[in-house]
Amino acid sequence: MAAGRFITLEGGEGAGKSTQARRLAAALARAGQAVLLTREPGGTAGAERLRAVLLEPGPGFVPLAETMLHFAARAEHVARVIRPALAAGMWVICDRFTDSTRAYQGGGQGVEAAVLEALAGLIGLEPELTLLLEASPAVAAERLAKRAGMDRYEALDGDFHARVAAAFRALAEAAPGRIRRVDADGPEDAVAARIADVLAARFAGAFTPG
Ligand code: T5A
Repeated sequence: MAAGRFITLEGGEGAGKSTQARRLAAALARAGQAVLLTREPGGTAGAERLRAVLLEPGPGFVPLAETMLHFAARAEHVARVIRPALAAGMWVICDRFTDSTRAYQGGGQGVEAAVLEALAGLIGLEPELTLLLEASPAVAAERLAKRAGMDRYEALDGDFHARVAAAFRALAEAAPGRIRRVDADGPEDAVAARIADVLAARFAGAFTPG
């Protein structure tokens, strides 16, 4: 069976990734593709338990421990869900993946790139395409205000989130073939149309926007 496609959505808090991940998965399904929509941290029962531990408000973990917990959840997710789906020829749409660890634990918390890349190497899987959703801070704050409560990362200060955003930009500059920056300001339909353009250009014939 043909190998599937692995696409991730990344970005800071309130960029609208989850909304666009759902819309992209639905558009691909309408176009006749077999699609798996999943997320990190999470995606398996065990990884969802780690997600709850990672996101609960409070002091959290030292950066290295936090990094290893994210990669532990990822190892579980990749082995049990993502690789089997790709082997079955599915399109896997994943809301966050290793670039989030690079940006949050690397850029935000100061974990060395060598450590992150050693752990990423153990996972041994990178997306074929990453959509980096970039919303201006005011727009992101407005979207976050619509939701009840804050997880531990959302509660971190503006400097932390500025370092995360800068790290995402640096990742995109270093891997322009894989990571495509998408303007995430504006209405949902407008952002979905920008994503559709990227997909249509990259995967001609497999994707019909709608
Ligand atoms: N993390 C994660 C790490 O530190 N390291 C890692 O390795 C990984 C994998 C959890 C946290 O974990 C951290 C990063 C995160 O802080 P998460 O659950 O994906 O990850 O956390 P969030 O980024 O907070 O994801 P959310 O799903 O909560 O937010 P999104 O995806 O940015 O936004 P979304 O789509 O849920 O939208 C938020 C609100 O805005 C509205 C939506 O309807 C919703 O109400 N909205 C729009 N409104 C107007 N116009 C648009 N275009 C809109 N798009 C969405």
